[in-house]
Amino acid sequence: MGRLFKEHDKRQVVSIGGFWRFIEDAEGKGESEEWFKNFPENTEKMFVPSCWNLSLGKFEYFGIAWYQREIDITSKNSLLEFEGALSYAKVWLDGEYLGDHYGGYTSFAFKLTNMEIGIHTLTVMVDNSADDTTLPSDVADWYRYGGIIRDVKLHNLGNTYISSMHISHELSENNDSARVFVKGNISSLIGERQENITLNFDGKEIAKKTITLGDENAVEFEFSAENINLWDIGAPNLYTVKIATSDDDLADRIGFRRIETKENKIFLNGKSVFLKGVNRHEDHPEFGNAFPVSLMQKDLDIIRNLGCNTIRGSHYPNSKEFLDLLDENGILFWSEIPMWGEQSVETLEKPILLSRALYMHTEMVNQYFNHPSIVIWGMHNEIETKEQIAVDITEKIYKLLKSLDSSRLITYATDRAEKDICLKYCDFISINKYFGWYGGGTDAWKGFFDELKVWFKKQGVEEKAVIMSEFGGAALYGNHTFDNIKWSEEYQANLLSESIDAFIESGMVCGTYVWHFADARTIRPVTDRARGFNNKGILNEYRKPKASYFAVQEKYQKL
Ligand code: ADA
Repeated sequence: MGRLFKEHDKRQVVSIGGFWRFIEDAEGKGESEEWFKNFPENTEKMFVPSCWNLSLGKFEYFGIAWYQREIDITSKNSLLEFEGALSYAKVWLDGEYLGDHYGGYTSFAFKLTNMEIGIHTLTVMVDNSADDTTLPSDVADWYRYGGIIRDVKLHNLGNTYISSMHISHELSENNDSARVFVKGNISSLIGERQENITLNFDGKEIAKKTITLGDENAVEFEFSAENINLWDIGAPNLYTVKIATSDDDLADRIGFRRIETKENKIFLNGKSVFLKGVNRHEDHPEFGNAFPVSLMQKDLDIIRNLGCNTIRGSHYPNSKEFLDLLDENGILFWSEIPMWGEQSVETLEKPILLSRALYMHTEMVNQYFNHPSIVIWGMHNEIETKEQIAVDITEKIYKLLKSLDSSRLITYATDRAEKDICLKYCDFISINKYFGWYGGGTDAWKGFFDELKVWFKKQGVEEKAVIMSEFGGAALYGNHTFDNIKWSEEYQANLLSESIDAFIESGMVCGTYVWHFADARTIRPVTDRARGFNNKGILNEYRKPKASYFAVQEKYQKL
């Protein structure tokens, strides 16, 4: 698959998914034995895209695995694109090293120039092992699938190559027009040459520039879009922007909207909005993170039916197809990197952790910048924000994100808000708290909010908007009871209803993301997570509703 609209008219793109040769490398000897030159004989087949753990016998295989296949290169210049490989990948073509990529949920590509037309051999090493400094770490509460989880593509390039397009806008005061800024990265693949670059907006050519192209050129356009319709919740007005050279082109879709926060509230297009949301793992028991598009649409329909206007992509960048669907359906999205807590202070102090985080944020923002549905960047989740090291990390990430994108809101999810010393470095405060499940009953919410008011004042953040980024409890699907006892559907439904009531009553909360949409497989021990799943879904893993789905629906539809 790939984007849900046509990105290219001139460029031909072919998927090289399907069955690849596959072999596990538990001892990690493939590199020293140069498997990229001599691939072992006794291989299996693995489908791309997929998570290898869901093939029979590989459920608990974590570590290194190798993939290989022949590819048919039909043009002298091309681009080899991987839309996602969990979590670290190294790539060779005909035994020659092309490069590596860290981070399992974003795409990466290699430019191939002056290639011989014909069959070539592509070898990929994928490593999903983890420790305390990897993102995600070895204790994160979801399943650590491995594999080439998204499509692999070969783009045929001619003499020029448009590698990216960044589109930003500034709305006029009355929201009916906008200044639009388009920045394309374009290179010539055959040495310096003159090129006409055209810009199309909403199906019409609106500008042209003649440029001497070299290895890498930033080409900028600026124009006014008049009489526009805003992109809004349930009003997904999208506009296509396209840049083109004589033999390449790149299109993307944008929406005009403004997200802001002031005086304890969040505003979309000038109107105060209550965020009615769920946290969602892009995971399904049969497919893992290689999530099929048909099921994405179903998830979205279920979520819309619930009365939601937003989703948190907990806890990693979601696939491009899902973001396209959100753009097309007018649903707000919170996108984050897999920096999930429980690291010790000593681990947080290791420079590699921060450098990975900064790198992954940069990639996420650059790749997803144009999506109107994304209104929130999430910096991290439940890290040790009572300690100075977290202040340093949060400040650095916050400043980086602001420099990359000043048009969206930035936050992080804290599970220690009442003692958190990082709150200065976020645009609004997002709280994870599980009264009714971990410690205290739902009657504890009131006292908690009173305590927060005092702490926020002390921290000088009392004007910031506050949302509940996680709350909930577990229920086993089909487990019913007359008594209000834990793990029953009734208990979970009551917990969520009472919590949402308490949030509204507090007068402090302007958004709620239920933890979570559907039960999702986890790496945590079964003694901690029954069945090997995080069972706090309001649907089970096959998307069958629990009683809590209807309880939340009743609340959300009234809000
Ligand atoms: C945390 C975490 C979630 C999940 C949840 C839970 O808040 O952010 O990923 O692990 O706790 O179920 O306990």
